[in-house]
Amino acid sequence: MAYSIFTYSIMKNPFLRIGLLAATSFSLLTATGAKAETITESTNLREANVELFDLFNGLVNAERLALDETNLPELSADSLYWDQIGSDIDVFFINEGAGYRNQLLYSMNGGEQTLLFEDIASTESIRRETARQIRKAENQIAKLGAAIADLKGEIESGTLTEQEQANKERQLANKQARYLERTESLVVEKTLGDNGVGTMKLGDGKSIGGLSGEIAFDFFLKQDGARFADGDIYGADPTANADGLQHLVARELQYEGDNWVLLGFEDLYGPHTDDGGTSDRDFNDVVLAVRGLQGDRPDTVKVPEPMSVAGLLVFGAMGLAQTRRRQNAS
Ligand SMILES: [Ca+2]
Ligand SMILES: [Ca+2]
Repeated sequence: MAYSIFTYSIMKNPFLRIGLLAATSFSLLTATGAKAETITESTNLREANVELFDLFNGLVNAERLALDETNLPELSADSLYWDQIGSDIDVFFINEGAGYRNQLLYSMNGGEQTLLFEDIASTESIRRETARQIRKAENQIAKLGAAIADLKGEIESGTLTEQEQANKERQLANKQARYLERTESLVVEKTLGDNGVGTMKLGDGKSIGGLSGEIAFDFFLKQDGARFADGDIYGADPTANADGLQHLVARELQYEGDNWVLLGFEDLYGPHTDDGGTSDRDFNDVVLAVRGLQGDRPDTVKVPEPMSVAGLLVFGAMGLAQTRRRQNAS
């Protein structure tokens, strides 16, 4: 599997400033004194600062997230907390590589999970749904309908042998079951945004405001939650995930005085195919950038996991060593 460490070249060091727009407060609220958090639409990050958006989006590959420890040091995804610099945190959708229609939820200080993005799908993403797929499903259903009508005609014609009659009835039941299944599936699909193809634009964001005090943030992906209410929920705590594996990677970036965390979710259950599972473990199924969070560097070696995560940990160890050398030198 291809694994490009550098997918963009402008970023030669961790805190390089790359030409900025004026700092913008995206929050529509003044949070001072507010007791409960509020969720508001943010200005689209790609519209507000295309260079920063491109920096994040440049890390999203079709195969996997191309994460580089030197430029984007790893954070423990279960250690994120509000930096208390702004009045809110801003969560931006960067890209998605998912066939599922995933949802994003968050919780504060271990409290209840709140839905933030209800259907993470975009016609601009690396794995986009298109109107062509809807039309293809409609055509398949139309063909099945025609075949069912033909079979019924033959069965009712009275010209078949007993054996032929039994065969045709079996075929009819088969096609009717497929017709029902595909029709139901298409009905669900069409309830999704923009007649099934998804409405999110890359860079769309939401602000969680009204924050005060020390707040730990956890993020969760609900697998295919826009289609099905009972999807698995995956977060940063492997022991809380159905397969016991890590499903979220976090990286930090400081940019123009803001603390950013890049989050990459894996939405497939189980180990990598190389390890006998069925997942690609590419962590690019939902990719987000969050402003206003900090976190802790991993301080312990985790239980060895499938190839992809093992690879990230190797880069993590190298990057930490480099960071320490820089700190010692300065
Ligand atoms: Ca998709
Ligand atoms: Ca995946």
